[in-house]
Amino acid sequence: MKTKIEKLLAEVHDFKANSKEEVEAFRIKYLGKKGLLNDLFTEFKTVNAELRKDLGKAINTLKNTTQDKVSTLKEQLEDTAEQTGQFGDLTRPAAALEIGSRHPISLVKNEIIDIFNRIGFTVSEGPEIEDDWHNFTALNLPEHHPARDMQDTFFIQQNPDILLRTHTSSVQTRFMENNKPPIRTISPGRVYRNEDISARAHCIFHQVEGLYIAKNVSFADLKQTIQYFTKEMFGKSEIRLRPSYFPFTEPSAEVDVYWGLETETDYKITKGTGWLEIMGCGMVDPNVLKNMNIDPEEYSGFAFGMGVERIAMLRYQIGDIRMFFENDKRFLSQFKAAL
Ligand code: 2NL
Repeated sequence: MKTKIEKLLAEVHDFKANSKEEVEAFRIKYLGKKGLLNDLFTEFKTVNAELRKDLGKAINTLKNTTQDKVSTLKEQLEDTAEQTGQFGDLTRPAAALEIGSRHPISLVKNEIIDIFNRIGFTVSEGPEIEDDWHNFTALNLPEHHPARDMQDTFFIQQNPDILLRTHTSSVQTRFMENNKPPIRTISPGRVYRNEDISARAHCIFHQVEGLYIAKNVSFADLKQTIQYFTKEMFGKSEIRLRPSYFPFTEPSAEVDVYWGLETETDYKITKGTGWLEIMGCGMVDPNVLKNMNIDPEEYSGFAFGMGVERIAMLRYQIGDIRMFFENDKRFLSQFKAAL
C-alpha cells in the first residue's frame, strides 16, 4: 500500500493541465466520491495497527498535496485566461491613438488674435444671424445705398431685416453700442455672401476685423499697426496703401505687402509685381461714429478687415479656397505639426 501511495504522490506532483476541464477531471479522479483517495481510505480501514500511523500520515499528505495542486492549477489557468483569453494579450502594446489636428483656419485665426492681443486688442464676438441695422445701416450703408450691391446677402425666410452677416463689422457696431471709447477690439468670425464658389471665393468664409477708437487716432497709427501685423504674420514689413473705397471708412485704403519675387510661385501669386493685397482699411467714417453716439469731434478711429482664408492660403501655400471646406483628412492631417 505504501508504494501505491508513493506512486500516486509522484503522479500528482508531475501532473500538468492545459484547461480547467483537465483539472476538474484530475480532481474527480483523485478527490471525487469514487476517487482514488476514497479507495485508499477504505483500504486503510483494513490495515493493522502497526502500519496505521505511518500509512495514515502518507494518505493525508497525498490528500493535501492533491488539494493544493488542484487549487494552484485552477489559479494559474485563470491568470492565463485573463492574459490570452477573451481580451487577448493584456501585456501587448496599446493600439496607436489617432490624434486630431487644428483646422488651418483656426490656426491662422488664433495667430492673428495673438498678434493683436500683444498690442492691447481684445476679442469680441457676436451673432451670425444679424439685423439690417448692425450689418448695414449703422455702417453708413442705408437702404438703397449702391454699395449694398457690393455684397450679395443671404436673408432669413425672405425677411429683409434678418440676414446672415456679410462681415464681422456687425460685431463691432454692437461693441460700440455697449462700450465707450477708448475701444480696441478685433472680431474674428464666420461670414456669408451669396457668391458663386470658385478656387478664390466661397459663400462662407472667415474674417478678422479690427477697430480702434480713441482721441487723436491718426492714419499714421493705422499704418504702423498694419505694418506691425504684416511683420509678425509674414515676416515682411514693406507695405503700401492704395486709395480705395469702403462705405464705412474715409479715407479708405487697400493694403499691399511686398512679398518679393524670389520664386516662381512669387511671380505667379503677385502677377509679376512682387506686391500682394492682404486687407482693406481706413479711418472710421464720422457718420458711423455718429450712428453709434460717439462724437466725431472728440474721437477718431481706424478700422481694418481681412479674410482669414486668404491669409491662410498665403501662409501655407494653398491654391484653392475650397480645400478649407471639404474636410478631407489627407489635407487636414498636414497641419498636425503646426502650432
Ligand atoms: C476688407 C475690408 C474693412 C472695415 C473693414 C469697419 C468696421 C467698423 C467701422 C469701420 Cl465698425 N470699418 N471695418 C473697414 C475697412 C475695411 O474690410 O477687405 N475685408 C475683407
